[in-house]
Amino acid sequence: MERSLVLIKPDAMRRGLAGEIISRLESKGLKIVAMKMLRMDNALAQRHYAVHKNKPFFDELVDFITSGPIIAMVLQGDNAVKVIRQTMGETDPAKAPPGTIRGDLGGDVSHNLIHGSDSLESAENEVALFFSAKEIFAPDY
Ligand code: IDP
Ligand code: MG
Repeated sequence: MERSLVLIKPDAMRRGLAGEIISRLESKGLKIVAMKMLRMDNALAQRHYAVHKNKPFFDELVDFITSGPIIAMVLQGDNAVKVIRQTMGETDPAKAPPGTIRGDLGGDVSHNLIHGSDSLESAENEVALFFSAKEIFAPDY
């Protein structure tokens, strides 16, 4: 079983899509083992998106992700990283196929509703940025 970090981004919160997104992920059999609503500050955003530091869109990305409250979750399940990425769809909603969160619920490349860790290694690092060990439940509740 894997654990991965999901963020419901400020655009999804503003559009009232948090429930729909959570529902789609739970329906895939992923278990919520940690969850909180928070507004990321600049320091957390810089750390979370550190791999994108040199990208032309980095400042815009940090401004957007800190622009309002988000929901952070840890989801656990078989192949959680891959299952979440498939359920999200491609980064650009215009390229994400129907049936995926980004493909069905739209937005644009800068406002694409959801973050999901892209590997087991980033999942471990990202989960630790948002949650302490005691905030994460065992999945057999
Ligand atoms: P991912 O969220 O699908 O893993 P990444 O390539 O890791 O996509 O990029 C992180 C985030 O940066 C994206 O979700 C999106 O919000 C933003 N982003 C990526 N590419 C662009 C771009 O070309 N313009 C503006 N924002 C972008
Ligand atoms: Mg990514």
